[in-house]
Amino acid sequence: MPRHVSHALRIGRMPMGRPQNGRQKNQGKQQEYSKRIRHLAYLLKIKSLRGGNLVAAAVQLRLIRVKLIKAMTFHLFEQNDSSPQNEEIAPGAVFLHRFALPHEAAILQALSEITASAPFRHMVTPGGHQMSVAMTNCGLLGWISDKSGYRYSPADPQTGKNWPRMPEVFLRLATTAASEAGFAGFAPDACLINRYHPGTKLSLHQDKDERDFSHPIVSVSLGIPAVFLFGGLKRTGKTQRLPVQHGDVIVWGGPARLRFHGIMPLKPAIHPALGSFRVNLTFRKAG
Ligand code: MD3
Ligand code: FE
Repeated sequence: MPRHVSHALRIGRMPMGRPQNGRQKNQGKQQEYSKRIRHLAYLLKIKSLRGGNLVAAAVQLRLIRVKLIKAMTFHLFEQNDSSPQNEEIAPGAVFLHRFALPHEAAILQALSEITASAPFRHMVTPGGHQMSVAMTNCGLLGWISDKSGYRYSPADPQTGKNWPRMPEVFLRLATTAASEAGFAGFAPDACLINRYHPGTKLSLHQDKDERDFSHPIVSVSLGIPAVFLFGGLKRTGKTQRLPVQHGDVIVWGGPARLRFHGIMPLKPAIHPALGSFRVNLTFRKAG
């Protein structure tokens, strides 16, 4: 193979059929490219490339690429980070990010009044196991569990008194969230209050103790974060994982109403308002 051809193949730039002065032409081009690269390095502030360190330059370029993509998609991050967005996570299930936050103080005040007269307790399952989630209720009906089963009761079995009234702020929160999600006219008569600490979990289950499944369930997450497990209509099969944080509200209705769900074991964390606890409110029309 003639020398000028093998050279052209090796550097892979020179058009075939114009072998004359190939080497010279190439040197000229290489110089031109070097100049352009130095200029780009100058514009992009890639010092290492000006210094000839290609590996460091490649790393720097990657970082620039990441920054560029972030800058170009900033409007997306901005929406996700700060402004609460309503999002249908599955047919019938609507995630209202941080929806409860504006009412945080009133909710926490109401919560402490409820737990003063109906303290959290660990109920026993029909199978005889004590639940790791501590529970209490407010509203006309409260969910209870004991050896004879799960059911709703107007009275707290621990005191014999009716459950505390549902506070106005709870009712307003639940009904506005429901109508935001497309369930106008939701009138909850029960609010189950679950308390978790790190390590606590809630196994996959369906909520079937209510009279009429056409009403949605509204859940409000408070305190340290958790991961919801969201399955299908059968216990087996794929489950979706859904991180939830303080103030998040999710409305579960329509085709989502009878889906299996649970809570992954909580990770240790501290929340400024609730310490090392997570509290979840679920609003239902039970009776
Ligand atoms: C999905 N509580 O009390 S609320 C429960 O965080 C319960 O304390 C959990 O499951 C908690 O029964 C999860 C989220 C939730 C509530 C009801 C649902 C998800 C649901 C009903 C149908 C599908
Ligand atoms: Fe449930």
